[in-house]
Amino acid sequence: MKGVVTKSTGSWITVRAEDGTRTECRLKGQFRIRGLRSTNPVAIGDRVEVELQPKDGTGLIKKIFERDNYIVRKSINLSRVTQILAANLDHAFLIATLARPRTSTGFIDRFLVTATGYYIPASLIFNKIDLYDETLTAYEQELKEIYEAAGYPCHSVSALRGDGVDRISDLLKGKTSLFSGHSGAGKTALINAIQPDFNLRVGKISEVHLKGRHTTTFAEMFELTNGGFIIDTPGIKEFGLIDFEQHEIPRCFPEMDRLLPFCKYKNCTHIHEPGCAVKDGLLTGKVSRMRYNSYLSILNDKP
Ligand SMILES: Nc1nc2c(ncn2[C@@H]2O[C@H](COP(=O)(O)OP(=O)(O)OP(=O)(O)O)[C@@H](O)[C@H]2O)c(=O)[nH]1
Ligand SMILES: [Mg+2]
Ligand SMILES: [Zn+2]
Repeated sequence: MKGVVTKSTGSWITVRAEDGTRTECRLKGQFRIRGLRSTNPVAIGDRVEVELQPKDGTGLIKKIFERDNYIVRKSINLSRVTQILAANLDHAFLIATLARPRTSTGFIDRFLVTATGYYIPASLIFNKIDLYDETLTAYEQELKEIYEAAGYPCHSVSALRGDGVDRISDLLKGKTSLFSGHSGAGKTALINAIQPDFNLRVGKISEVHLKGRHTTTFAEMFELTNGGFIIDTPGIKEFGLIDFEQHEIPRCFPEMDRLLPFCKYKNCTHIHEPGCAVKDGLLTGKVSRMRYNSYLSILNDKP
């Protein structure tokens, strides 16, 4: 039987067959993905081949088919070890908010660099607009202009009130999409707003720390009635970048990428070189100061 991995709790892996039936499976033997040391050999979204066990109806995963793409981040504590967030994605959405818990532009940019570096179309969803005052609404507008100009579609929603939810539902139609973001940003609440009968568990924001409580503990792929598949993921604190060389980082900022052919030096780092088109872009407004600062900060993380 062939199917797609929809959930993995470590010991058991749920596989959805094409007819929609689900089977609890185990991994056969040791799998290693070439060149990737990862905490999870099988990722949500992986296409697999399963051998059904007649005695108890469970399955054995015999083969993982080649991935079209995948998105990876560094596991927080284990420095070189990586976590594959999901595979075979059509789209990755960052659920951000300027209300509580506020998503920083540094976090947004690390997410976008990662998705772009793995060739996965990415968009931003600003949630909880019901909590925005005038200042936050204006700030959101400013950010949206920067990100849209860079090439990332932006949306404003309130999962609580329902604003903008139909538009997101339309974007998910017939595709496999990922929701990522901090704990408490409202990833699960937004999925519930799109499809209320799921009735998934959402968390309270801690009054003391104004942070989420890590309510979603395992990534899981859900099937929407509009034919889309949406992957809800546990909230993450940081988006550790891996696998990227220094010179690849500017390529993951589309507004900088467009200017690279015009730098005087081929190996320009866009920091101090004369004739740098990226630095000129700062003056003409083609590159925003905020995004450029994120670029510098990401470069600084690199050994
Ligand atoms: N005011 C307001 N609250 C919201 C909105 N969306 C979500 N919340 C609240 O934010 C809290 C966290 O929502 P969740 O959906 O559990 O957040 P999450 O991103 O799934 O968090 P984790 O599963 O921990 O990663 C809940 O108390 C929600 O009710 C919104 O649009 N407006
Ligand atoms: Mg959740
Ligand atoms: Zn340059």
